[in-house]
Amino acid sequence: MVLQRVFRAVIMGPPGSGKGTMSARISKTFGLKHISSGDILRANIKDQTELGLLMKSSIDRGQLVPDDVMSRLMLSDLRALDHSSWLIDGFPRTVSQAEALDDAFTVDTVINLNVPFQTIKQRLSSRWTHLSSGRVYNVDFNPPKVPGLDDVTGETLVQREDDTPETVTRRLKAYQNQTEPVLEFYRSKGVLEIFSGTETNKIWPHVEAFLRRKVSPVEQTAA
Ligand code: G5P
Ligand code: MG
Repeated sequence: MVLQRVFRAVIMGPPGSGKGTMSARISKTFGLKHISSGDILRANIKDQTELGLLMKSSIDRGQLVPDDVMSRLMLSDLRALDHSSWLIDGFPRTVSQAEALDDAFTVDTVINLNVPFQTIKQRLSSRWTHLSSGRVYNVDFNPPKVPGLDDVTGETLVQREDDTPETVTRRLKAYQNQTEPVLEFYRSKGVLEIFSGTETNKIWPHVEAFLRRKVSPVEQTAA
């Protein structure tokens, strides 16, 4: 029997590896609260907050925003969750961010999606996003029921400004240079679990089986 307690996880992987798609499945199946750093930043840009206005140009250029800004933003959101179980997507993205998170919380597991860069480049050119919820679609993989509209709200979907081929290349470089060292940080702590593949539907059963050994699915808890 899996004991029910606070469970804290991080999902990592290059841009477009399916972190958002996989997080939606994990949070639905296991009841973990999904916190996406990119979604939080995009919501700030959409609402034209001071932070959003300051960070927009870096994000649109495919550069990481400064560590101190990001760590402060994420840690204050996580502290507000108190004793909830969560899954963070997109943070930490540098060793400095990983150290800041480690100082504040114990992370139980880190899921890394290892997807080839070639696969990613094709996916991102056909991604459509519902900005306020972070729901993502893909014209080939999971199209919306009505083209161009979000399934839940019926609102218009947009293409992210950082999904142009040149910016995707820059984001992949940032990932290699700044984020890959974070994998080593978590490997040395013994919490890193790597899932490799080119299709989310094929990776998901492995992720689900792995998590079932650590946390109870919500259906079972409710029964
Ligand atoms: P984000 O928002 O964290 P990225 O670049 O890490 O952005 P992204 O692009 O959101 O990651 P993802 O979440 O890994 O990708 O992937 P996804 O959206 O689920 O899937 C991508 C597409 O593929 C979708 O269209 C999906 O439908 C489709 N898809 C999924 N699976 C399959 C499949 O099996 N087959 C097919 N054909 N399609 C599939 O960060 C954005 C920016 O914010 C800043 C940075 O500037 C960053 O560039 N930022 C930070 N800066 C500093 N520190 C941090 N911690 C930061 N966090 C964000
Ligand atoms: Mg995402």
